[in-house]
Amino acid sequence: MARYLITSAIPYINGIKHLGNLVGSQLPADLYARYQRARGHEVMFVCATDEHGTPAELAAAKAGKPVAEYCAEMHQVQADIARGFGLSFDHFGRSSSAQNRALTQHFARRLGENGLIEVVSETQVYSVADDRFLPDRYIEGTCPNCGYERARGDQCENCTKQLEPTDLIDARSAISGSTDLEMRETRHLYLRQSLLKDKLDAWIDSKTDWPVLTTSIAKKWLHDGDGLQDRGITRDLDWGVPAQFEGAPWEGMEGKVFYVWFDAPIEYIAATHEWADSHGLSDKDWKRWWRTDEGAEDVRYVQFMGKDNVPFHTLSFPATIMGSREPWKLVDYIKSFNYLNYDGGQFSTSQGRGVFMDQALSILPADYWRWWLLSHAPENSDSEFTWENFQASVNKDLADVLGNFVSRVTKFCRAKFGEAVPEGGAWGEQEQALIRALGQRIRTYEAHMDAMEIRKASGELRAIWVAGNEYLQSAAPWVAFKEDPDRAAAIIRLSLNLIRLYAILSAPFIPGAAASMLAAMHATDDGWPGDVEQALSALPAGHGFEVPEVLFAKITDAQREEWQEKFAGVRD
Ligand code: B3M
Ligand code: ZN
Repeated sequence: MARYLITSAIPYINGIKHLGNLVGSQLPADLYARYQRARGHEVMFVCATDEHGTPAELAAAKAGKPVAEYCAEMHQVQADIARGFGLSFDHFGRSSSAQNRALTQHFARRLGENGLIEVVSETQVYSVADDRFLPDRYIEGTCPNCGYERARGDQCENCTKQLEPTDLIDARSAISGSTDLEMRETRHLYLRQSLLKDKLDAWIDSKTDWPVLTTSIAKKWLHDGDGLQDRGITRDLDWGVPAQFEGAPWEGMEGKVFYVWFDAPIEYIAATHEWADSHGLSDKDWKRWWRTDEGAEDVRYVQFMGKDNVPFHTLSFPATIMGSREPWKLVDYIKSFNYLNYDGGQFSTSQGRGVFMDQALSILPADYWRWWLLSHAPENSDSEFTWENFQASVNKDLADVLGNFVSRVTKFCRAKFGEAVPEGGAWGEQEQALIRALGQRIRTYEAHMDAMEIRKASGELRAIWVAGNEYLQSAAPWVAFKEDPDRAAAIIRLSLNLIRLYAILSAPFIPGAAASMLAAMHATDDGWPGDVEQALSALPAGHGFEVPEVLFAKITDAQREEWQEKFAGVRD
């Protein structure tokens, strides 16, 4: 049994996420966590809400609520929706937790003691109209790198470049829109990550098995232009982890907090600490996932995220870990994603464009979405959601192939043999051929899942479903039944067992339907299949079952048109 630590990028607290956010981190992370658990491994899967910084403050102001209250409410909203999508976090934490505050200050202190933080006196953008400094998202303007006109003060979401507010062209206040901005002197902490450049470079070079998308982004920011820059890690904000604290190796940071991207990845560790605390466990229990001197040496740590988050996970967060000179676990593999587009444009939270997680669940169960999103995951390039494509895949893969198989087999058995696995007959060449084919396909499926090749894995799973349908079609128990009922019984016995096997293999993708299939088969053993022949004998003759409700209803043209219309505009 191996141990897997799995983290999904932690979604900003500012509102409900859209399907593009979901497929870029939380959903594939869940797929992998469910799969590794099913393989019998020990898994720690954590996520959280990212509650600090300007995204939280701006959203709270818009909602007219104190930021702490806004965050508490939105955390609950996001947790409920995550549950609705079947996201199987071991813990869904909050970056505003006491655990994260303590760990963030701990890392900052260590970095300071190791000479990796310096106090820099600098000029910052100050809005006269708003009577405050404008960090990060409080300022908008044109990206100096790509020309995108709605770049934010900390990062351009179009080209992923990390920015300073002063880099923006034609800058304006995001609060008031005012362009009456001036430069004022203020003091901030800087993380001297340039001192760690060679170490980071060598570390990235050692990750030869990482997706090119991940390493190319890391290399780009390590080497392009002036190379890796030192970064300001404090902000003139009220909400966040205070930068002045007891034992801090600096002075004068009163009234400032750490930059949201400094404390957000530390929340991965803190969420595991929160998990231990909420289960009445000890420090040892979370540290065995994170401290290589306390048992984490044999943990495989995998992160999931969209491409815009890659620079922070390949450079800034590792710089924090390395710079602490303490034995914290560094990530072993980063699975990153391109963007999912929506019907000819981009999904956009700020513009309310696309389908958001709560809306998706209000029209169809989670499995429909999980299947489409995962089987179209934007792995090698951006991909696009269209209602036509969604309708076609759901109807074909889920309703016609998987759902139809389950329905035909169970209904035929009930009509001809009753609601128990029939006895009689023996498996012949056709069954042996199917077993051989499935044996190969299942091993291929496992290989793709282990490698986090999500589209390939979904394709293999679909092929496994298709193989059962083709077998059923050519074995034709409804024909055999007339001449040789024993032969029909043997075919149906295998097919009922196939339903159980499909449930187990499909559960990481479509956990809801898989649970219904297992329940209908009265299956208590849901162990991952080793030997296929054995797995197809798990439900013996006489074992009772029931015909499940329709697993997947087809999406009609009328529904598709209605939803197309409904989600064409922008959400208010
Ligand atoms: N909250 C950005 C995002 O939601 C940011 C990720 C933090 S991961 C530590 O895309
Ligand atoms: Zn840009």
